[in-house]
Amino acid sequence: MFAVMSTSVNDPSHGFCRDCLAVQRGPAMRCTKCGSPRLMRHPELYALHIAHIDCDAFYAAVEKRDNPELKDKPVIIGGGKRGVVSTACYIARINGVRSAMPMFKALEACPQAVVISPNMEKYVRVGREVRSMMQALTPLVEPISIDEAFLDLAGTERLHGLPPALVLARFAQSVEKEIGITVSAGLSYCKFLAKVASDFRKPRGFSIIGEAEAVTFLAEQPVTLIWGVGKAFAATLESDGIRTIGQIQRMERGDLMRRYGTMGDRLYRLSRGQDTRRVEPDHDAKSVSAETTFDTDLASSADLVPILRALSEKVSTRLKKSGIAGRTVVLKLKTQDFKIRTRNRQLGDPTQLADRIFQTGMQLLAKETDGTKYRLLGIGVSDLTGVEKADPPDLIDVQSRKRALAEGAMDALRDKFGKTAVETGYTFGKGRNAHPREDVED
Ligand code: TTP
Ligand code: MG
Ligand code: MG
Repeated sequence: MFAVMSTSVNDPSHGFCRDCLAVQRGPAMRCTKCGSPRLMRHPELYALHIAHIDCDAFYAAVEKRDNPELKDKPVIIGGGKRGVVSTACYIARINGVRSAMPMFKALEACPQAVVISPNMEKYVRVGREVRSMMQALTPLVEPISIDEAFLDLAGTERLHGLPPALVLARFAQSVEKEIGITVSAGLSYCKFLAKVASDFRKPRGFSIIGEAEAVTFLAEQPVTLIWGVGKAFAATLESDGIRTIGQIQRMERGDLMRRYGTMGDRLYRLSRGQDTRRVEPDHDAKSVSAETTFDTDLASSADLVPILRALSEKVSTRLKKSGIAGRTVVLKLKTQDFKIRTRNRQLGDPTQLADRIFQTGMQLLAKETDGTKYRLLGIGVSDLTGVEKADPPDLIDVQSRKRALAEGAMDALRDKFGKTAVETGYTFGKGRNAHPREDVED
């Protein structure tokens, strides 16, 4: 099939067809072989190798795949306790529905939408399938979230017999065929612009931003395109009269740094398309933890234990969602006078289970409940591993096996009926401190 690529593939004047992958030599608007209008042409088409891939309307796409009746209907994934939209398919988006919108607003905008509550387990599984297809392209895959990753395809041409641009186009096709959802890809010389490119023509997009055009391209864009410029910082910039990246390009580095500190340096570099960050496959979290600052300082284990339990469950949920486990349990306490105490213990096997994290945390906490008043409690795991070796059936410790089984059953119930359906004795009804804030750190 790829014989057509032959020797001319690296000629930058030649494009290719995203549908049949045939080389396009002339300026025709449609593929000379299959007639498709989805042609790729770019002067740097065969020179770029940093890619960003993101699935289109991910949760919604998975649900549409699994229920063909939904194909042409507006679909919203969300609801549940917080009552917000997780995502919406592109049909619902035409009507104005967006992620994080309150559900009632979304339904005002699109009353005919089909609303489906999220099935995280399924999305995690599909996300992993997509990821392992990426890992077949290059070992340099840096996952960013459940549905997206950076890939560095440098040096993979020999392996694939194709340059990165074609590898990406073929990848997008394979995901459609093998998994049944669509992705968008961006190709550039750096991570910043690869991500910008993948977002450019969603869904089923494939965009390229070359080195030669980067500065001109960026000049027209709003500052919010820059990594780290959220709503609050954009408002600060706006109050200084800065709206476009072009305005930043005309400012001096020293001036930007004086005004905005280290962020000023980032603005300076990214506005000029300078981004030397590498694609790092093990850039994954080094630990997974959750912590909370109390409304009033606490000292007794009666107060601290329920919080530890709730936080352990939070950590466990995140581990399970990401398909990872941790071998060392880390307890963190901050005293009334802001001194931090961390205590850790290594387990025999890595764990994902709330109960094992909690029990170990309890042992560590027992030594610290000596009357000291604490303002913060955190629990987490480090030494992260895959799940393969986590929580093996423990024939000796029957108790711990029973607890693991019970926890599996509770997870299943929570998935089915929502988080509040199951509460353990420790988290039940212990007042406001029993429900930690969303102070979660990696
Ligand atoms: P995104 O990749 O940001 O969004 P998306 O895949 O739904 O749509 P697209 O990339 O085509 O713009 O997020 C991936 C999934 O993460 C999304 O399907 C649902 C979930 N998510 C939330 O639960 N809440 C949110 O606010 C966002 C942005 C995403
Ligand atoms: Mg996405
Ligand atoms: Mg995404």
